[in-house]
Amino acid sequence: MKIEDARVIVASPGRNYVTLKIVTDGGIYGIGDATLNGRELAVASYLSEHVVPLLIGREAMNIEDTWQLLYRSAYWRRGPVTMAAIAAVDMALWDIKGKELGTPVWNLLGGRCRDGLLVYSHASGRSVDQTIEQVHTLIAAGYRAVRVQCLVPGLEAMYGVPRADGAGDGKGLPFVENDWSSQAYLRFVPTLFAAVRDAVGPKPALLHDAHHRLTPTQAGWLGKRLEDFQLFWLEDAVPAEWQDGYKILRHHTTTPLAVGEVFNTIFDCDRLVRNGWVDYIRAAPVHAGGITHLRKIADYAAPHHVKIGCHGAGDLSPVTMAAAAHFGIATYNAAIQEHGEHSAATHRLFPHHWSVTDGYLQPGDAPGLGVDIDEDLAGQLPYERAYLPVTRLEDGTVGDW
Ligand code: EZ4
Ligand code: CO
Repeated sequence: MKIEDARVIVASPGRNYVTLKIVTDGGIYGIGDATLNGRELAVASYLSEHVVPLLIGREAMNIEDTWQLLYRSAYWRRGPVTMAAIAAVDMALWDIKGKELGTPVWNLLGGRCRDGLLVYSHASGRSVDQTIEQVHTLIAAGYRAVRVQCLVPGLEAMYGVPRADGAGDGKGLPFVENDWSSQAYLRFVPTLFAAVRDAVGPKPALLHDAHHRLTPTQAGWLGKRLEDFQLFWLEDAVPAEWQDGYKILRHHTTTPLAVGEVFNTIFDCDRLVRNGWVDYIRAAPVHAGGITHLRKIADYAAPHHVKIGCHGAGDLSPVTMAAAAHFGIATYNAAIQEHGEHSAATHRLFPHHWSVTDGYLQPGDAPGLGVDIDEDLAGQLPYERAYLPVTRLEDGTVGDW
């Protein structure tokens, strides 16, 4: 079965998604997600200019060979653009293989090893009361795990929390600049978790994302103070370019640590995993080279007691959610999956068989990945330039987003 055509579809049902559709000579097609939030057209161009010409005429069933070819032949390995492009090809080829064999991708990955993949959703209030209300609403809707974010008193806007006008992240044109104070944040977060734990009791899993804004010692201070509230994890406490930051943090707290939504390859995870500095890797199928490479990261992490909890915010498309669902139901050390909101238009654009029931993600039983794209609808939803916001510290210095 040869690849006959491959096309890149960019559409914005409220936010931009880049999708690759690979069509074979027998008519079977597969789709893959290539969305890199805020830098979408770089991947679209990498795919259409440099990858698609290599795909035409190739054997569609040889996924590993195509993965290695795209990774090694570029010479310029790794990086978010390259790896998102490879990821899209990889997902589309798994989709094709499943359809050709008439079986869901999870079956090709070894079959189910759990009943459902635990998901977490987001409670994001502008006040503690509003945040607690949202946690209660999510628990009532069946969620067993909730990421808790709340606007820090004194700040106007903050990652993961709706702006005063109701808009979410990634809507700034050209981009919004928000004030940030790590001091105010650190003072506030332990009081937030004391209030939330008090309100919901010991059972629900609570998570928190520090979004790469702390130094190792600041993060250690916070992790220590959160220990009594037994978080499921503290995410992205410090940026991971310098992995020894996690060595310092690890020795200051027993709060479980998660990192890696910006990771692209196994090399980003290597020292963190090998030294046991983190508990969870957050790499997602779309940003870490697809199902094929994520499986290798998971297998590397498993004997080190490190589990996988994939990034799944709303800027990761329903195609990635499908890939994550098939991966997670069949991978022993997949622990949890983030489940961000998708707009109604996004669900219409990407009809899918995956579902969230009773707090668990189910991949469904459709052959392949069980997700599609409505190309006519995509044609009516043109790309809209958008950037993630940035932060400014009290003295005007650019901060981390
Ligand atoms: O800021 O997906 O855990 N989720 C997150 C996200 C990220 C965006 C970046 O594109 O941190 O909200
Ligand atoms: Co995050």
